[in-house]
Amino acid sequence: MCKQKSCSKVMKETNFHLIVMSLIFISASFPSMVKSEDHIVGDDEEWNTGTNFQSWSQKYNFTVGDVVVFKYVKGQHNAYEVKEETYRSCDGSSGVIAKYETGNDRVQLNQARKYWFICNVAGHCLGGMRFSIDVKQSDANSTSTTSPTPEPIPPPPNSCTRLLSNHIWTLGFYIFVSGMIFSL
Ligand SMILES: [Cu+2]
Repeated sequence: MCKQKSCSKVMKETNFHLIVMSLIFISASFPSMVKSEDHIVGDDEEWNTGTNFQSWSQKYNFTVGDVVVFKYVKGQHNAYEVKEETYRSCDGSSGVIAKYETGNDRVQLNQARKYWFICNVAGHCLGGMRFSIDVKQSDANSTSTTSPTPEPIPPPPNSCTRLLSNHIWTLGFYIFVSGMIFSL
């Protein structure tokens, strides 16, 4: 019953579409894979006195997964993640969430919320070494909660069902990729 020619034609078309869709899918998903960013606090000025860090922090958008990096000479500064009250008072005797003191401190922003940072060396916080950032959920995370409806795929001809079932994973991936394309 199975006409081998038509079967192999179907398979060729399926594989062709799979390759094209895969390439589109890979190129479309690449930017979101590299979306996590490192932010050097103070940019070239780094974590030092004499820089206005609140204006530095307002230049950037921070999303979940990003990293802020505090670079400074060890012992001259430190970086404390603190509560809002402590950020406002610059009194590091309470309200400290985490302390970083290595001189090359990488702090990953794992939650969508406000973060406050100060330097707890005497006078530095009041002198400007403090900032707040509002970390947002990334776009990739927020869109993945709505699952796109894939385009309906016409059922394969009966004679080819068995052959195609050997490649069911291929079709599954094809449906998934189609969904991704049409959701763009
Ligand atoms: Cu300092």
